[in-house]
Amino acid sequence: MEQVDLIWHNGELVAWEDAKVHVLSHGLHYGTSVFEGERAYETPRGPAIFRHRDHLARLLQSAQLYYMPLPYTLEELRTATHELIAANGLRECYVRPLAYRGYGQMGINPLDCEVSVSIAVWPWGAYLGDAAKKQGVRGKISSWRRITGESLIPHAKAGGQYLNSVLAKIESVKAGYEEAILLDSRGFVCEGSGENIFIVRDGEIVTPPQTASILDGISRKSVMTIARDLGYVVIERDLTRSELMLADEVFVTGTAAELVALCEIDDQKIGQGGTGPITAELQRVFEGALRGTEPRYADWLDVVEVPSRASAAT
Ligand code: PPE
Repeated sequence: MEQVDLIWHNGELVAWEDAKVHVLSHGLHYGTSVFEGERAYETPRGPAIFRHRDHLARLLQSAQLYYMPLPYTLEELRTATHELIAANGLRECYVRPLAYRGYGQMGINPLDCEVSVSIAVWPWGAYLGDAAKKQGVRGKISSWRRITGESLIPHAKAGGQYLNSVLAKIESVKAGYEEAILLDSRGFVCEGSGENIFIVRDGEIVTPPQTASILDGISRKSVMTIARDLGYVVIERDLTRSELMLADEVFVTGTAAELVALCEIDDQKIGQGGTGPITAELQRVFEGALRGTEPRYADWLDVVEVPSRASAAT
């Protein structure tokens, strides 16, 4: 990964190499952490974080669901992120807020371990490879099923839950694919290892509903809004594996991945292969929204208001 100067850790800006935890931290042993993934983009109004408050609200919800009291408010974390981006002189970056149960008590019960919070930012390029945006990526249906609400909390973004995505991702990469697609416990299509999934069939856009144990993706919601604004019918319903294979187009959405087509699934070409026309249109408008060139979605951008060290020096 690309290193920058500073990380925000428990209220202070510390040098990147000094942002450390104790090896007996609860979160390291039991996965008791919650996190977010956000991106800041260079926009005509300056660096801006896409749907920042929505991401932080989800962080707070994830923490609440795991009985983890956060020592900072949403607005404190928001300001800290602005300061951190500016202090590192970044114009575009990925943003990773993390809250974790720290050092103090061993054993499953986390309630006596203090909650620490960090925010890291760094430049992060194309998540699914440089060619992904144009050509799409090859996906594999995972043999691992997505976690269900019977044993974990699919709508929370918690560290331990990601072992599920990690297994699916390893399996797909070792088999020579770029991404894994997980089915839910009922065998319906759920999501990618780090993205939500959509199909296009006969001009209609379909995506699995909340009951499919998906993460309530912020990119997913944004793309649904954009698609409806463009006049498309967007339906949330269960999706079978064969519908995926027979779709005209399939694409995934996520903060890290942005909007990327699946050109093949399990070695079967989807539609004409590559990035289909509706996927390309949605990709164009979504990327415009991210980069502040679609005025209709200007409210989704949280402009970094603190003057950056880099711009102050010029
Ligand atoms: N599902 C999962 C399981 C998931 O991890 C993500 C985000 C999404 C859906 C899409 O959610 P949203 O970003 O709100 O649209 N995955 C994050 C972590 C990726 C990583 O490798 O780390 C991300 O995209 O930042």
